This record gives sequence, structure tokens and C-alpha cells, in this order.
Amino acid sequence: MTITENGYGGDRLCRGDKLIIGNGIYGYRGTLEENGKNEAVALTTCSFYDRRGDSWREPVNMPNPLYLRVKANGTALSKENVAYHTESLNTDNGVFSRCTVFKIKDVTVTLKSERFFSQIDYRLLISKVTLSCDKSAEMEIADGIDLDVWDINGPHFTTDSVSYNPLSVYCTTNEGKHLAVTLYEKCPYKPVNADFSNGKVLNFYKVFTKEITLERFAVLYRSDLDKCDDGKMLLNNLKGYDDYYKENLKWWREKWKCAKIEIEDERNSQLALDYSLYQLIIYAPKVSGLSISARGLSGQTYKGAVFWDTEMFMIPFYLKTDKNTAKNLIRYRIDTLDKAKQKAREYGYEGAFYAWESQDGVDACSDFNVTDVFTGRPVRTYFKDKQIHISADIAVSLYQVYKETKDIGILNDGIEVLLECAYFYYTRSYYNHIKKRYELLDVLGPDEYHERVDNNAYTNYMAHETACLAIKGLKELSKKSPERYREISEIYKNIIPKIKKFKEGIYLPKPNDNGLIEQFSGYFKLEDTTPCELKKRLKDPKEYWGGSTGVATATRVIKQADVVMLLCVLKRFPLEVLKANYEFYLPYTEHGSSLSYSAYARLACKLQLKKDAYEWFIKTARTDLDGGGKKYAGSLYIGGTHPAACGGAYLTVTEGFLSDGLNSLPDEINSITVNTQTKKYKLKRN
Ligand code: IFM
Repeated sequence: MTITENGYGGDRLCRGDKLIIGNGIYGYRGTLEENGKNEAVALTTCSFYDRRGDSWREPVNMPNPLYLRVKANGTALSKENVAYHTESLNTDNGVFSRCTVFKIKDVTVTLKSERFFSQIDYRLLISKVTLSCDKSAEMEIADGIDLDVWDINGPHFTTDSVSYNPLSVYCTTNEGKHLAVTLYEKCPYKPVNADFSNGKVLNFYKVFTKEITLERFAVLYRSDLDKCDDGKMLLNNLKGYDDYYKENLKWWREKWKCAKIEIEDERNSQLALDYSLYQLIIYAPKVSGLSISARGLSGQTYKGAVFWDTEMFMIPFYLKTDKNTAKNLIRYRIDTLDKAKQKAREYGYEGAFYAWESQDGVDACSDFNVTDVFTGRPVRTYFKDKQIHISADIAVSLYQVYKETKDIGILNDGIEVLLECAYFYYTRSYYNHIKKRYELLDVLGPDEYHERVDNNAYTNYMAHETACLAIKGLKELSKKSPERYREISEIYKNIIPKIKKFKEGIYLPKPNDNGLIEQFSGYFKLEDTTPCELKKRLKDPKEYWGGSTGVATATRVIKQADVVMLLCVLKRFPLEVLKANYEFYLPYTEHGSSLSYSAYARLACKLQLKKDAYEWFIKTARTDLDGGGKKYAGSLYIGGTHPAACGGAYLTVTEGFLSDGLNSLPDEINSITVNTQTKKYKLKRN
């Protein structure tokens, strides 16, 4: 399907997010050829990080190889002379296109362009620009590589060398990594000049014509991935634009065969679903050792870091549609186990405490992750120190990947992740001698507004589950991989009994007489108010609600699904408990994180709350189509796309609408067909 935006003057930041293309390693924001850093143009990278000075480390935005500006009969084509403009993204084939008509004095010029990434060779970004006039005109085109890029904490590179024919730049980042962009152009005319000035390396064309087409092939290089190849081979063997176009269509056709969900419903959710799954497809890294950041490839917010979003919200999609990607994503955690062990030790514990915001396994989360809107001062936040549920999220996901792929290699290598995560919880816990139980004190659950709480139910149950999976994983190994089992049992012989003790003794807050699980000790005693009421108390719309002084801190208002998330993930609670907690926590939930809606959607399905389920589904599926999600935490910009909400839409359909949950579809949905790598499922309303 196609997402279309009309009119030249739209919100470029928002369109840039929405009309994004990508191939897992690179992304290109939905911007126009003539745009620059002020319009947030970016050729984004997955996990190619750099730090400038003391500011946050973030992924590098590459030099932009698709820059172009035009004059016709001496007048610049600019926003002042736009007569018509439309731009769109086709989710069926990952092609961005635009058409702009410029009317200047004596001539009308139509600029059409399209662009897409190669999905076969991730180093290739391909574009075609056609300029056609209603009569012959003198066209002056300057096009090439813009090195003056959009950054939050840049600049991230300096230019070492520039060459012409083809245009090429070679740069070094502050951390000493290298990147290069080479732009090869096919055009019936030769450039009259080329130069490097004002941060741009450009070819200049001057022709008298009615129409001119430029085919542009950008070959990208980053020294962390392309170790022994600087792209020369690729450049020497470039195919034609149409060949790449056909290859691209074929790739996408195959991809959608395993991923497409067809939905017939009242509010035409097909586009929202297509777009959600499209995002998950374009964010899937093409090589192992990488994972998906919380904002996908839409920019540098959240430091391009990997959160629990990947394991808890995205991996389920890949497990059904692209098992290799699911395995690669969990391998990212297996590969970074050492860093998690190091983090645990830094905090005085043993085992594995994974990074809350992972950049290659290292925690990028700052101690001061929010800025106070009133004072401009950094606010001490505890996401990194206390959000210990991250290790359990990874362990639970790892076991799920093993179970669904049946790849014993994952368990052989992942068993240490399970054991180390479980051991971390044992060492992190406090044994309460009076109550005779292990407790996890001073933690931060999924609801980030209440920091440093005791016995968060989600955390305790998930830590328990981790211990169970570690023991189960060992048992499984003993049957499927006896040699590895013997080896591991020997290495962990002193640790396994501790994990077992923790498993038996960890405090699991039970539902009370009303079926309610308390989110953390003391939660029920907090002020009983709602997000709506809290909004009235705000002195600034961008004020941060959590932390020590936030409006939500002393109240029951929570940022996102917490107990409800627990009830979704661990399928061990009876329906009456699901019902009681859904009803209880709903009025307190702000849905201030895009992760929240889908948890409520999945639970609503289980509870046969069909209307609710449909509403939550629409919200999660439309998050990025409607430009939703918070744009600021305090005064910190956190905009971009929300792949976890996209994964949440997928989970709602597959785990909710199609599973044992609903006996029949919500009234608003006529039918749903889900294609996966192995099967096709169809459900029609009774
Ligand atoms: O992982 C989430 C977290 O749960 C809430 N804040 C945003 C993060 C990234 O999406």
C-alpha cells in the first residue's frame, strides 16, 4: 500500500520519520533532494556509533549522497515556486517517490524522483531523478554528496579526502572509524564542473533540454562491517537502475509472502498493518552481531540503542516470518554476555546484568537521562541502575527463540545467558530472614515513573521465570546435547544450587482477595488519581512525570503497562486475575510509552473484550502513521518511529485475534489472514 503526503509545506521532521526507507543496516529518512540538515535529512546507520566530546554516543548519520538543487532559465526551483507537490512511500516494495511541479516565469518544471535501498547488497542506495519541462529550458543542476549532516550530538566525522568522477568522500569519525560514500551517476550529459565547497561535493550540469534523467547509485562503506572491501568491486560491477528495480520488487514480493497480514475491517487498518510490518522488515539487520534500536533507523534519538523492545515486542514477528533474523537478534545478546557480566560486577553483583540501552552490549543509558524543563538541569534517573528486568526479558526471549526455531545451537550457546541472568538475580536479591524469602529491592519496573521501588511484581516474576528457564534449559541440554550439558554442569556446579534456591524462594506477589497483584510494595497506598487529573497539575506540557519530583511519583498513575505486561508475558494467571488487573490498572495508565497499548490489546483479547481489543489494536498499529508517541521526555527530544508498537500490532493479531483468546473476531473486523514462513492462518467473523 502507499502512504501519501500532499503539499510541499508539511512537517518535515514528521514526514522524514514516516516516509523512511531502509535495509536493516542503513535508513534514509523521507526527505527531499533539495533538503539539508535543517529539514532533518539523514542517511542513518544501525549501530555505527560515535561519541563527540562528552556528549551522548549516538549512531552516525552518513554524508547524504542524494543532494540536488536545480535552476531553470536562471531561477532556482524552490518552495516559493511550487505549484504542486506529492510524496509517498510504497510499503509493498520499499520505494519512496515524489513529484513536484515548479512554475517559474516562462517554464513549468516537473521534478520526479524515486529511491530505494538494495536489500541484496546493503551498501547500495539507488535513486532516479527526472526533470521535465513544458518547453526546452536551460537546466543547471548541482548534485552530489552533502557532508553537512543533521546530528543531535555531532559532528561525528571529518573529511579526509574527496575525489571526483565518481564523486567520493572518505571520512574518519571521532572514534577513529572510517566511512565512505561514493556516488556514481548515469546521465546522458557530462558535468561541466565539479567541486567541494560549503560542505558539499557536487557535480554541475548545464544543458538546454526538455528532459533530463539522472540515475544515481550510492555505494556506502563503514569500516566496522565492510572490513576487507571498500566497495570498489561493487562499483565496478554496477547494474542498471531497472535491473536493481526488478531485483528489489522480487525481494519484496518474496518477503511479503511470509509476512503479509490481510485485514478487512471497519477502519481500514490494512495500511496501518502494512506500514507496521514494513517497518519491522526494513529494520531487520542483514548481518549478525547487530540488533534493532528503539527508534529503528529513523534517527539518533534514544542513542540508537537496543532496549527490551526488541526481545519483548519485535522478535515474535521475526519468529513467524524470518527465523534467521530472530536468531541473529538473540545472538546479539549471546555475543554481548561478557559486557552484561561486566555491568553486573560494576554494580557489585555476579551473573549478567544486561545494558538497559545497549550499544554493542555496553550500557549507553546516562545517569541523567532527562532534563528538567524548568531549570534546564539534568535529572538523576535510574533506568540503567535499577531496570533489572532487562536480563529476564532477554532470557525469556532466548528460550522462546530456541523453542520456536528448535535450533540447538541457540541453547548450546545461550545456556550461559540463562544461567548468568538467573545467577545475577540471586546475587542481586536480599534474603528476608523474617519472611523467609528472596526479595528484589530498589528496582524500577516497566512503569518508569516509579523509581527505586521494592518487589515490583513484573521483575520478581520474570526473575523467577529466568531461574526456571535456566534449570529447564539444562534439562533440555542433558537430552539434546549431553556433551555441552556435562561441560556446563561442571562450570556452573556451584552456581546451579543457588539458582535453584532462588527459584524456590523468590517472593512472588500473589493476587489479593480481589484478584489484584500489587505493582510494587506500597503501590496501593499511593494517591488514587488519573492521568487526566495529573495533566491539569502540569506547569509545563513537557514536564517529566516520573523521578523524585514528577507529578506521577506519589500517585497510582503509571507510564505504561506493568502488571498488565506481566500477565501478557507469563501465561500462568487465571482469567479472573487477568480481568481484575486489566480493569484496575487501566484508569491509571497514561500509555506514555508506545509499548503500552499492545499489552492492553493482548489482554483484552484474552478477556473477550472485543471492542477494547480493537481500539487498542488501532492505537498500536497506527502509532507512526498518526505521528504518535511522545516527542519529549522533559526537554529531551525522543521522536522517531516506534518499532515496538509495530511489533505490538503483530502480536495483537497473532497472539490476540488469532489465538485461543477471542472466540471470534471483534465486530469491526470481518476477516484476517496471516501469512508466515510456514503456514497461512485465516479467521472470519462468525
Ligand atoms: O523501552 C522503552 C521503555 O519501556 C519506555 N521508554 C522508552 C523505551 C524505548 O522504547
